Amino acid sequence: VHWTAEEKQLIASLWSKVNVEECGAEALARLLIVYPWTQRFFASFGNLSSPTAIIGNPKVRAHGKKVLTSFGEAVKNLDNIKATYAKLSELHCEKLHVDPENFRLLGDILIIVLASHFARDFTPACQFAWQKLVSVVAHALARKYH
Ligand code: HNI
Repeated sequence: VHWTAEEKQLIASLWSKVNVEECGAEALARLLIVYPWTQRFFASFGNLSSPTAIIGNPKVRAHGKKVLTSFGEAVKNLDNIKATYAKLSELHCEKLHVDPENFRLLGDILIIVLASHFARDFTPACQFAWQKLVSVVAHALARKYH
């Protein structure tokens, strides 16, 4: 993948405003609410019985933060995303058996979270750069599937 200087700048400047704990928790909670079948990967997380329960669930919050923190590695390593996620791709494939379609769903959810938090910054050009990024991350995570 090639990143233009403008794309890099749009990604970095939006990312610098992101509260990873807050946006990470919201993104994972929305994934579990909007696409309820994703809950089956998180059976050990306790009460996921309603949107309120999911949003208030401390394990969802903590894991959302972990996932978005890891997403931040892509932001810092835009030219090396495949290698950055090689290990995590193995983990999600071989150990967790997460269907890679879910990476795409989470990417789209993240776009919605960012757009709602940073409406004014989230111009079409900014969205373009972020859609490209979530797509490259989803590809990298799906790479070790066979
Ligand atoms: Ni994901 C664990 C990163 C998408 C299900 N995931 C992790 C960990 C990281 C991580 C980091 C912790 C690894 C460790 O313990 O060593 N996950 C990411 C990233 C994305 C992603 C960067 C996409 C951007 N994961 C998803 C999706 C699902 C998912 C879409 C399922 C719908 N992940 C899991 C599960 C675990 C997990 C399940 C283990 C959770 C646990 O602790 O039990």
